[in-house]
Amino acid sequence: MDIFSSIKGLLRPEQTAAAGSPEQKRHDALEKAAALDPPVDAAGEEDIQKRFRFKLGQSLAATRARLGQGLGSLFQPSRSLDARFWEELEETLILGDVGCEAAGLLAERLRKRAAKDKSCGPAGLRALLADEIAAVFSVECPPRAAVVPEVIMLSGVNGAGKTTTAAKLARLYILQGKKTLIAAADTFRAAAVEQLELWAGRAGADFYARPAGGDPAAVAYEAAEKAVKEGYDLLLVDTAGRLQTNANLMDELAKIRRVLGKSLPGAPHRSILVLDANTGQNALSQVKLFRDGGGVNEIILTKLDGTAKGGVAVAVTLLHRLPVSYIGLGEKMEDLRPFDARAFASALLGEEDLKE
Ligand SMILES: Nc1nc2c(ncn2[C@@H]2O[C@H](COP(=O)(O)OP(=O)(O)O)[C@@H](O)[C@H]2O)c(=O)[nH]1
Ligand SMILES: [Mg+2]
Repeated sequence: MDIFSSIKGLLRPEQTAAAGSPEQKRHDALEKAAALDPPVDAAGEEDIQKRFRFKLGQSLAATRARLGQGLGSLFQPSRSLDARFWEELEETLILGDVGCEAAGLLAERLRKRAAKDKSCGPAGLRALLADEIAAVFSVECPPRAAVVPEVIMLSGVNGAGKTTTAAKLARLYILQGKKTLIAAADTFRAAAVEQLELWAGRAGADFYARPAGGDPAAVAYEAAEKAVKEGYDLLLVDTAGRLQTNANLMDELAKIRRVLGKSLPGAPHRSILVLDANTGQNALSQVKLFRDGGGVNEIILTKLDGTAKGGVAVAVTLLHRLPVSYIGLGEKMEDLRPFDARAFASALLGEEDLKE
């Protein structure tokens, strides 16, 4: 059954409950989502998965081309696994934006595995490398208690994709039946509030803002109050883009967090750093500074389509031990997808693995 049939199935009249009840709210949220009915979700789940893998493969084509050229010649059966081989492997990984430290660690792990398994020639190493890369991504997420409303805060530098990602995330949660509110805590530019309102509308989420120039922390506080009072399941807080080196703006982020915590214990429950994959190795310093400046417990990597720097996902996860929860593969609403470590590793390394 496709997603929309299932949603419509959930909208049977006998399920309609008393106005204001949680069932009614869930029903309203689902009805809104179903009314939007984007053609992409009209396909079966299997088709969606297939299409997504294909899109992931396409999106990582530039990164793969960079990595693949080197790996292709390295993983020839005629190569012997000597010191030069391991050096070249490390260099190739660095060129693929995996980062020096991560490349060194991966090459070392692979060397050890190859030493143990003598039958594994260069050709077999490709699969082992995919394994190791997928293993890097298996970061344990700390268990989260189910809280309502759950508060998700998005931060990141200008243009990383926070606003559009907030709406895309809202869309995914609305499809799960969550009543969702998006708050515009980016109050620096009136245009930013308008952009978010437009995207929230497209996603079918409710929207909370104050007149431009308002205090972002006040917006966050009021939105949290509204979320509690009106029985929202989820509150997404979009913040202004900031340079991680700007201390005032980082302080403001900390203030938003404090204020959210005061209105709702434990909020924000998820602090997501949105990273543009094009920034390559600079993403590492962004993670460090945003982490120091107020805490980050999750990463969303955007714009993996059309960049050759997709390998940075490996560096970020390996060095910071933060989970990548979603990845952005384009500008459309449906282009934000849950991160799948195995599919990502396969797409990074080559098409044969994509057919697995
Ligand atoms: N190609 C591509 N573009 C994206 C992706 N995510 C966001 N964008 C675009 O990046 C631009 C900046 O996004 P925005 O959400 O306004 O960034 P913000 O400044 O961090 O809020 C917009 O044009 C988005 O459509 C993605 O995954 N792929
Ligand atoms: Mg924005």
